[in-house]
Amino acid sequence: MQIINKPNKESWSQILKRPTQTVNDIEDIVSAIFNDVIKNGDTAINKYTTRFDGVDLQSNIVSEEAIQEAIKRVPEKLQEAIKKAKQNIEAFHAAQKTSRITIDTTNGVQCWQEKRPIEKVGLYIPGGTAPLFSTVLMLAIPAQIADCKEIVLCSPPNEKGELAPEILFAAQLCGVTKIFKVGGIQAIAGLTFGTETIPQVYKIFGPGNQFVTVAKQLATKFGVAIDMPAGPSELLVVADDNAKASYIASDLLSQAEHGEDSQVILVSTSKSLIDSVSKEIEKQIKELPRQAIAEKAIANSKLIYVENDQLALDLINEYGPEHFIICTENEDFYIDGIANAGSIFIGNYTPESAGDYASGTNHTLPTNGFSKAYSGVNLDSFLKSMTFQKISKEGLLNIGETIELMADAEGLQAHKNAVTIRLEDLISTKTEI
Ligand code: HSO
Ligand code: ZN
Repeated sequence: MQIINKPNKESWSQILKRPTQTVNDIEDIVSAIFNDVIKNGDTAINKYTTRFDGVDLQSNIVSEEAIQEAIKRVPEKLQEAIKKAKQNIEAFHAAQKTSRITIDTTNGVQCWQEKRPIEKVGLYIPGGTAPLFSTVLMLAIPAQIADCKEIVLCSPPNEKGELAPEILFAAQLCGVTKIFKVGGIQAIAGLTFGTETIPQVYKIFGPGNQFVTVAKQLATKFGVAIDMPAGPSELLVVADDNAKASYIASDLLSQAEHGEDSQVILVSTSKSLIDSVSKEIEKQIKELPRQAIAEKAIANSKLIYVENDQLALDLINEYGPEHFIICTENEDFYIDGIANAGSIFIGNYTPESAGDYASGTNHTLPTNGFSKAYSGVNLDSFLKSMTFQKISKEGLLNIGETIELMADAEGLQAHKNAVTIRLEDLISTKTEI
């Protein structure tokens, strides 16, 4: 792992570069599959499932019997753990509900705003070596609390043509309404356009590989919203002598094991901590079943020594990590000063894994510096704000002239008329107000 000593500000952007992603050449493949799905629906979807997932499925839909069968295969203890995590995630997301706000901006002009659910949402759950069923909880729980009517889940089938039983268990536990064995670009195309079996949705959520990410971006060109542009996992830890090196190393490795392109960074004002974390990583990595993946990620990662807390904070805000762990004596300095980070973990006993699974916060978070402008998934991601207004006769008398003057100045006579025609009536008939 690379140790960087007192980097000067000019070198920060170079040091903090994420592993590069090549997107351009993928776009053509994505467009071709989208066009095929528009024309040929499920026939096209099945063709790509055979090509990319190596299975020829009779049907994309996961039946109720298959779900019940799968549930029996999830060990009871794990079922209990998933239910406990669900309770915490539910508590945190239900608390995010807001109520309608109403205000009379002027006498007789009542405006209000309230949130209503996005009616149809699609949740994408990647397959791969370890299907991350925890993401089902993170997406389906807020969707259910928001009261989304149609919650459609897509995930690629394994070589036996099945989904992991844990995915099915979590999906039925959290109110998913339909489950499809479809992955990759073809899943995003199915959710974007709808097919004979897959419903078209208004917003697509969830992580995925580069193909899925580009497909989600293309979906937006067809009017489908997405949660955020996703990228490889990241963790930045700031720590000083208050921290325990073995804990910090375990946190860094917890993100490094996600993928070869994950990035983990330690920023510290303590040289001795940096040395001991480096040694701990070497020791702990050897014991990991996913050592090969973690090693590649660690090769991209950095231990950065800075002279003081202010420099550390500036550097962290420039990077904008997905996850940010604070293990320092003066934690409030970082808590108050952090401007850009997806989710923040404080103190020696708050491993990032807690937020990944069970503490209650969401783990679908902005990566790649997007924390500068994007929020992680939360209840509002499944809602939209709608505004309402009701103007009384008195209200229109109060703001009518303002509207007329502004419309006139913009050269929009019809806008002005919509007010004038009413005002004239009100004034000429001396209507009671
Ligand atoms: N840390 C991941 C989420 C996850 N971790 C799922 C374990 N399972 C998001 O960056
Ligand atoms: Zn994780």
